[in-house]
Amino acid sequence: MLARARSLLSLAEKVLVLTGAGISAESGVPTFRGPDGFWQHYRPEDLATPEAFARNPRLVWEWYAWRRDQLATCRPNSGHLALARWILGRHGVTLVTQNVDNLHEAAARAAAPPGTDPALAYPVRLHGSIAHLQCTACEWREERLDPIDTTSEATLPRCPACRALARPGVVWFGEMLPAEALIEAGAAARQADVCLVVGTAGVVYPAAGLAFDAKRHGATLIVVDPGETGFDEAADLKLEGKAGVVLPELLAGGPP
Ligand code: BV8
Ligand code: ZN
Repeated sequence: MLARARSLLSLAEKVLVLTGAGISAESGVPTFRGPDGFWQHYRPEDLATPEAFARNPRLVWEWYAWRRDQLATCRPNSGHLALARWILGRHGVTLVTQNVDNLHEAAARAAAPPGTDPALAYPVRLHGSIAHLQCTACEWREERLDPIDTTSEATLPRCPACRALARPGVVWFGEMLPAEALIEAGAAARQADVCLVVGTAGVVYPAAGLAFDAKRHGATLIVVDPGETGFDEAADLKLEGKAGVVLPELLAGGPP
């Protein structure tokens, strides 16, 4: 299986890589639907929706502030790094992620040899970035790494341009994905010879739909995941295992 997957990937002109929370699990970032997943303690509709934020901005900011603090101590794992090295070492790969943890970007910066632009291995971010804040009223959006003061509504972050309440720069349930991200990801799905899906349950749309689009347009579908996913039926190859173990073997031919 591994040898077959390796040769399919090396022969592929165009590759779409779609990742989800599972690729960051070994970095210590809880997944959404796993046993210790975020959603075990909270319901998505309680926290990751515009209605929830309008109803109780402090509660939603408390959850994101906790996730931002937690991410400050997380590092890219061997799966992120093997993927970044592989992308930087060839052409024709589009990395698309549902994750908002910026660990693919950190891996690209760590893996890029001097003189190589790490941005070549940056992902298309379908669901935004937890490091970014955006305004609830105007177009302002910026990366802001300083801690969020959730003591009271009065201390929550505000837009520097119009003073309206600022919110996490992520896509919530019921919200449209960034148009340019969807266009780029959709084009990559239609042109892919191989679609490599890593660490996503395939529950959230339209992200999960990209893998099925790729398959419909003739791509071979390879899934890397230790568990069951919504892609398993359609997968041509399923590599059961953790991203941090499988990706170094699959992409670099070496041990993790
Ligand atoms: C939209 C950012 C339309 C925020 C996220 C019914 C009712 C209401 C809505 C819907 C509905 N049916 C469909 C919808 C649409 C909805 C949706 O798909 N809901 C699902 C729950 C059914 N989608 C939306 O709302 C999207 N917008 O559709 O807009 C629209 C149309 C017109 C006009 C207006 C709007 C927006 C979706 C984006 C939501 N935001 N994140 C935040 O992070 O706080 S989604 C969130 O889930 C994360 O981004 C996460 O990445 C994503 C998907 O989860 P996964 O990545 O798959 O993670 P999960 O835990 O589920 O799985 C982990 C996997 O890893 C598992 O398979 C596990 O086995 C594996 N794993 C574990 N360890 C490892 C591993 N793999 C490898 N190695 C390991 N070590
Ligand atoms: Zn504003």
